Amino acid sequence: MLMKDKKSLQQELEELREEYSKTKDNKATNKHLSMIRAKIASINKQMTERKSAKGAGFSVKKSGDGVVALVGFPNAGKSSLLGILTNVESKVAGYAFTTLEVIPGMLLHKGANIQVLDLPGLIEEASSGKGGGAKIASVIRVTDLILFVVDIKNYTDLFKLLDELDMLGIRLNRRAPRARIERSWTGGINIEKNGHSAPDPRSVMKIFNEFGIYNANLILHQDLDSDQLVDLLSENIVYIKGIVALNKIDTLSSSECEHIRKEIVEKTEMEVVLVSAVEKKNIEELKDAIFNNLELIRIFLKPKEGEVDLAKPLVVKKGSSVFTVAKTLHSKIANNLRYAYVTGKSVKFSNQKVGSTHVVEDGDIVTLIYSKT
Ligand SMILES: Nc1nc2c(ncn2[C@@H]2O[C@H](COP(=O)(O)OP(=O)(O)O)[C@@H](O)[C@H]2O)c(=O)[nH]1
Ligand SMILES: [Mg+2]
Repeated sequence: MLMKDKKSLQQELEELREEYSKTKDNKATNKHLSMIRAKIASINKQMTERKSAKGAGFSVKKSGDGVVALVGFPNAGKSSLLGILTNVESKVAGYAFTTLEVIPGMLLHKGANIQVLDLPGLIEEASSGKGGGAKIASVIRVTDLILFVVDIKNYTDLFKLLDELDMLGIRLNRRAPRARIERSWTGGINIEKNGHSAPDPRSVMKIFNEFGIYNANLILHQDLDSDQLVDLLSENIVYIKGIVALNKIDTLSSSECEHIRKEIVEKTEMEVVLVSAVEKKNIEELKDAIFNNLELIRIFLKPKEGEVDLAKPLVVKKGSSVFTVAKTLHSKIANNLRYAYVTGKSVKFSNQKVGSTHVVEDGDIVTLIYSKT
């Protein structure tokens, strides 16, 4: 792969992106689109590698049970929502000319502490193509959920935003493809399908070559299409969950709002909550949607002798075991854990005795039995 200077990479990227959107509009073949994606991804990778070599980073300290990033165009209502969802008063204006500020707030909901980040300027930077891509990816990497904030009157902004994130290597509500690449010195490009489907060998070879790879084994653990292969080779792809807050519903009739909500759900398959920051409408629904999409659950602890504490749930990730619950309390408790009694959705009957690997569910009442040493 020829190393080009920064300017020409940037130019090439812009030309490719233009070609990509034109081709997309013309509904040309998928193969051609995949090759353009491969070229874009390859250039993005080179540009990111250069940036990280220079040490230009951006980090947000993670705290609480989950991190949510508000992403949207200016004036969509991000700051207003942050102010309502969290306990911090975020300045509504005045950040337009700073490079990149993060305004965090803490959302307390159902016993969970959820960090909410307002990222003014992020989208403008990303759209300008001035290295915003690396920045946006570095912020989004530390978040657990993107909350797209969209002004319902400009709802098609969302599609632009999603296209933009897609180009930056951010994949929403999808999992990383289960496939592996093993580099080799000779033998060309080989595909171990293991019963799964793959693009035709010629396309696979061309895509590998685009990334400067001429000898390698591609090992599949699932069906893989060209776009997924490009993602696999790009390495810097981020997979993250996303939901939409369709804001300013006070400016349209409810039937118009519902119509737009349906269109977005159909086109993006994302969960959409209709809200109004100004009229504080559906804010509880939005909080619930955030909580659910962070895949958090509440566990209620009951001492061996005594009453269950329903006021202070313990918040853990969905899929957590009794051991994780114990560990969340204290590592000593986890280490001395013998078994537990559980009442709730995860068991067949009340006070069922379970082992430490038992997976708990939302609302379970748990009594931990541990030896006190
Ligand atoms: N009508 C209406 N206006 C809103 C709503 N939410 C925010 N706004 C207004 O939209 C403008 C931009 O809001 P802001 O929160 O600063 O958007 P940001 O640029 O995304 O942070 C402000 O004038 C807000 O008062 C809403 O639900 N309804
Ligand atoms: Mg703002």
